[in-house]
Amino acid sequence: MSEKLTLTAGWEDLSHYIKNSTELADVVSRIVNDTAITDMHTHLYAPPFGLLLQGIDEQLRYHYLISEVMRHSPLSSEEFWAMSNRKQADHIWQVLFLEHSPYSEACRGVLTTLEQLGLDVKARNLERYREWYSSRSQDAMVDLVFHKANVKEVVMTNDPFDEAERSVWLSDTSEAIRQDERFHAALRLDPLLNDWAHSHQNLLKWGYDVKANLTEYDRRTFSEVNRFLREWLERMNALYLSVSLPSTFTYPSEDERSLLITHCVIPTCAEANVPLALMIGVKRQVNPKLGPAGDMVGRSDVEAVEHLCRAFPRNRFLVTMLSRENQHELTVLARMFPNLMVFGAWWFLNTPSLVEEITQMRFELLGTSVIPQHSDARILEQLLYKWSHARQVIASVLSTQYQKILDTGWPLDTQDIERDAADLLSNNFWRFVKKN
Ligand code: HDL
Ligand code: ZN
Repeated sequence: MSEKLTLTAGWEDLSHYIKNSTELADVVSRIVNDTAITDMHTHLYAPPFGLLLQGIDEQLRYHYLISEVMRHSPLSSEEFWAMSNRKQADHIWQVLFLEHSPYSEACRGVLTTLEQLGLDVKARNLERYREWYSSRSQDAMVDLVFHKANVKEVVMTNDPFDEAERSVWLSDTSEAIRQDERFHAALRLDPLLNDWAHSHQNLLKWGYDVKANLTEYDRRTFSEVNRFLREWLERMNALYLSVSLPSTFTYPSEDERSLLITHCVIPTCAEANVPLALMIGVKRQVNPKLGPAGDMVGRSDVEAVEHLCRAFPRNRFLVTMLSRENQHELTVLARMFPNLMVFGAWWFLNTPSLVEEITQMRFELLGTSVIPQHSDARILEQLLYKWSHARQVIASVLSTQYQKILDTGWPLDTQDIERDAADLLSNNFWRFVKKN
């Protein structure tokens, strides 16, 4: 065991080695909290888009809470969706917060956000919270939330097939978007790769000479899709290409998605030297009545990732999988391929118990070469709770790992911890994105 030295007060004095476990957790927690975050996957938008969701009603209407309220609510899904957004928020507040204790992760998130913004959580007064928000502009809230959450930048999810977003990128507003260094773009490919039947019609409408029925010999179609991808990569100055994939995803296969990945996405990523982010394991619209809350998880085929990493060693893959059962295989696979960077405890895995389990396993098998979390925030203020909750778990698991090496007599310095925290919360992402 390491010698039990009483350390001097104040962590600043720890400019030498940390030898006492009782101080360790505090120092690690403070450093993790003080480390500015690069949030590498969110659904937030830079304010000029006019698409950024914000405020207490949007927090209450987060689709995670909609699936939870429908488990208690006397209303049918049709009756719920027929209500105004404000009435939906009232109903969720009444049922999930006043009629039942809000200790689910998504409910607790709303409370953490209120507390971090300095509102009176004890009051349980939705109207008072609404008043507080109404007196603040969106730009002021962006500054406040990024500062309080200690998030230096976020990566958006940018879909060129989404008309509301596409029109903004094609307007003069896009310049203002590119100038806000807190918001980076990621080019999202779900319509292209998961719905070729419809998206090829859009491509034709936009002037790309593509065919409906794809075969591996359709050179013209592939070159046109590549032109589309290059143009949008440049327009967005996107950091990576991304796609969410069903739990049934296999690669290689004979389907259109596989052909587009092989002949378009992979070569475009290699040429542009950007990673491809694969988010695998979604069963979309298992219950369509729940709308965005109706998507589910399915166990997936890790071999698809293995084939991609081996077949394309010049490409880099950011991968997260939605099923808890896939996590160990994916983590071990990352030991096989340096061009694979595992990231995040995604969606249904973003609960403290599962984040702890997955992060501990990853730290034990991958050391510091992992991106432990992204927020997936859809509403601005969620950055506050998602990162507060994530930092608590990451700091706790880090302390556990540090203590184990301290116990061997390994000296640990605060600069070591600062370096590791910066890697885990920002630098691992940037090094992987910018690798030349
Ligand atoms: O496909 C995705 O990027 C997912 O994150 C979905 O948007 C999902 O609805 C979500 O918000 N998960 O947190
Ligand atoms: Zn997402």
